[in-house]
Amino acid sequence: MKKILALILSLALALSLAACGAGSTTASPNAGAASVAPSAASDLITVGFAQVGHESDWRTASTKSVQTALSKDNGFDLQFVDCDNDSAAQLTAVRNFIQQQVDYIVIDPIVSTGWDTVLTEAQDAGVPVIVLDRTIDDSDKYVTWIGSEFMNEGLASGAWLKAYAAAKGITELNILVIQGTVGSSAEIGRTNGFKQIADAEGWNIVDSQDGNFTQDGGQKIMESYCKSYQKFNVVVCQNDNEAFGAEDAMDAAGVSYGVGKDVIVVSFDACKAGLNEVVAGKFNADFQCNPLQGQFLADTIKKLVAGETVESKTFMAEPWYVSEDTLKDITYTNSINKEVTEPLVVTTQAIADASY
Ligand code: GYE
Repeated sequence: MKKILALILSLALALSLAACGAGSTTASPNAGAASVAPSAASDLITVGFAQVGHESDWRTASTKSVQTALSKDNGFDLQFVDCDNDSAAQLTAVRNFIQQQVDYIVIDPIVSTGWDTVLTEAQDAGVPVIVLDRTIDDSDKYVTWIGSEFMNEGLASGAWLKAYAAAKGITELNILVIQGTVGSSAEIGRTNGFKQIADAEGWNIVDSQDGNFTQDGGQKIMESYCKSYQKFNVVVCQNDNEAFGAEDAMDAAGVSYGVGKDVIVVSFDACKAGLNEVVAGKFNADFQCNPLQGQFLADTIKKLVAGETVESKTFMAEPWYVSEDTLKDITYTNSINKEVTEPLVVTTQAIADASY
């Protein structure tokens, strides 16, 4: 597609965004949209996608979702780079896309800072950037963002733990946290959201370390926690893969966990394998993060190509899954300071089977 068109469109979009202020919308994960087939191969929209890596089930589903939605049949020529959780490699990938003058660059930023220079380079070269999933927090030189409100995931997990402990008569909480990649917005939001409630409730966060969103990372940290600490009754894992590793470590150390056991397990993502653990009563709760963003991304790019305006932010809709029928819902003050009451979904095998 002609570069000049993309430049005009990105300018038009920037102006319309400036006029409208920061709009946002919530994307329903099931709302797919038909896409228009290109009239000729040269009409393909070239998109460079700098993906985080392949660290988790969430990531695998994200990659598949983008590759499926941005297929040739749907009018895209996708260049995919797996950055293997290496921020320097991700900057290089983005610079290569700029050099190739792709029509659009999509970035899922490994960490949330260090972006302004390269985004300025993209802007100067007239290549519009779309941010997917994790956020960029130190530059606004991108067109739009599609992803999850990680702070609300963290707040919801804290609100659930508060209500669950009260319902079970548990008065003392000694909590171990296995963080996701430190400095990623997914980690920052989940950590801060949970901590806000932990601090207000006076819970004891015994330790909090980086498991890098991997099963191996979760296992190693939990092994060292089991050696170092005798007294803990909650493990918060910031994704399912870390929680699988934590399970292995607790099994090896003879620590019992899950419904009715010594340690409450809280997880995030709610991938299929994670929800299987919720059904089995081994995870007490799993806060969904929805990776099926590909179709929203495709629709957004097509709107931009057509000269339409898009929202500056699109949030994925995400349910909260639990193992037991103890609580119906949770109420908490969310990231925009609004009190919300949200349902808790008691997880069935059919729900787990239908997950990503
Ligand atoms: O929770 C984790 C993945 O950025 C939301 O990254 C994503 C996180 C997800 O590795 O499993």
